Amino acid sequence: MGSKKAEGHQQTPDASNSDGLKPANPDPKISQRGSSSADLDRGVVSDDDDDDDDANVEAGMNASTANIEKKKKRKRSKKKKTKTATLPATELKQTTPPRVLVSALFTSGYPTGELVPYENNSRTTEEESRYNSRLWDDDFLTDYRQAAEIHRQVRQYAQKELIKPGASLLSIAEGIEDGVRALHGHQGLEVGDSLKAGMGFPTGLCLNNVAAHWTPNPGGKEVILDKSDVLKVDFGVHVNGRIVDSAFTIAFDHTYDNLLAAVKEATNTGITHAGVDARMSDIGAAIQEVMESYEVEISGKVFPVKAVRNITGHDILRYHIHGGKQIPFIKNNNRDKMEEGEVFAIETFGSTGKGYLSDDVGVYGYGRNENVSAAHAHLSSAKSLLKTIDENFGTIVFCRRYLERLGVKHYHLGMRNLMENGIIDSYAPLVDVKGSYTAQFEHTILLHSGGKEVISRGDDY
Ligand SMILES: [Co+2]
Repeated sequence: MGSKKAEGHQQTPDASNSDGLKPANPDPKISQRGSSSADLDRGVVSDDDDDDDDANVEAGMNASTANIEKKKKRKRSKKKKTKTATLPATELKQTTPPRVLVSALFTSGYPTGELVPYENNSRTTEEESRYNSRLWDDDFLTDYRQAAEIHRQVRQYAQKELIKPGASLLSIAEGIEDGVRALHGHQGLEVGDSLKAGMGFPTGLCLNNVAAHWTPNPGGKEVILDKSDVLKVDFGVHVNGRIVDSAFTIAFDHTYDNLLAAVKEATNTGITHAGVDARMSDIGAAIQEVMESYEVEISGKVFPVKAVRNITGHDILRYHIHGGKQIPFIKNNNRDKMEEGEVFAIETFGSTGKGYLSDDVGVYGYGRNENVSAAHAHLSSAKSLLKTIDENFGTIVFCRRYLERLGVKHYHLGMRNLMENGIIDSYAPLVDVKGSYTAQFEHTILLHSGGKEVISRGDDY
C-alpha cells in the first residue's frame, strides 16, 4: 500500500516506479507464494436430487438452524413415508437469509466460473491441461470455486434483502458476514477457525465520495443508506486462504446509471485484456479509454467520468489480499506481465470528482506485517493482542468488529503499540473530494492452463 500523499500532490500515471499507487485492498508485504501442482478438476453444478434430503439438510445447516429444521423435518417425514414413490425428489435449496452450507448444496463439485479459453491453445483438451499444469495443488480450484459460490450467494441475498434505503450500513455488513460464515460453516469464534475459512477482509461499504476502505466500527455513528446514495459493496471470502475479492455498486437513483455503466464496462474491459503474458500497461490503457468515454449529468451539470489514478487492481496470494503486482486503471509504463498460475483482482473505480483519493479520518482495518517479528512487541497488552491476531487472522486483514466478536476488549493501547513498532499496519478510508460520486466493480480471475476463469462471475455482474 502506497504511503499517504499530501493533498494536491499528483501521481503521474507514467512515473517509472509505481510506489505511489495504492492497491484497492491493503497489501501486507509478501514473502511467499502458495503454489505447487495444479489440477483442473471440473466443477459441475450438482443436480442434487438425492432422496435422502433429511440427512442432507441437517448436515447442511449450522448448529443454530439445524435444531429448528430438525423439528420441521420430523413432522414432514411421517407424511413422506407413505408417499415416497409419488413425490418428486426434493432439492436442497438455499434459505433466506442464507444458512445452508454450500458443501451440502454442491455435493459433486462447485460451479466453474466464466471460463475463457486462451486463443493460442483453445484446442488443448481438458485432460492435457490437467496433465500439463503443475502450478496449483489439488484443492486450489475446489477452494476457490467454493469461495466464489459463497460470494455469489451472499451478495445476491444482500442485493435483494439487505441493501435498501433506510437500512443501516452495520446491518448490511453483519448480514453479509453472517451469510458468509454460515455458508462455509466456520463461525471463527474458536482459535484458528477463521483461518480455515472466513472473511477475506473487512466488508467495505462506501458511500458516494468514499471510494474504498470504509467499514462500520463498534461504537461508531449509525449510518443509514439513503435513496440518493451511491454504495460500493466490496467483500472477500476465503477458503483455506484462497481469497475471492469481488465488488459491485448500487444506486437507487437513475442519475448515476452512466457512472455505474462506465465502471462496469471498464472492469469487464480489464478482464477481457487480462491473460497470460498480458502487460499491466496495456490493460490500464484499455480500461481508461472505456471509462473516460462516459459522462454523467447530475442536477443539470455534466461531469466526465474519471478513472481513479492512485488505486489499483492487484494480484492475490494465499492469505494475502495483495501480492506485489498492481494493475492501474490508467495509461502507465508498468512492464509487468501476468503469468500462468496467478490470481488477480481486476477492479476499477470511476469518479465524478478529481479521480484521486486521499486518506480520510478513521480506521478501516488492520493487517499483520509478517516481516516484523513479534519480538518487537514489549508491552504486555500488545503481546497478548498480537497473539490473538496471529492465531485468528494471520495475514488476513481484519477490522475492529472482527476483534470484538472474539471478546477482545480494551485493545486500543496495545494496537497503538503494535502499529508504532511496525508489526501491524492500519488502513484508512480512501475518499475523493466532497460532493463527488465514485463507483467500483471487481472480479477475481484465475489464470490456469485451461484458460482465464472469472471465478466470481454471476448473473448479477
Ligand atoms: Co481488490
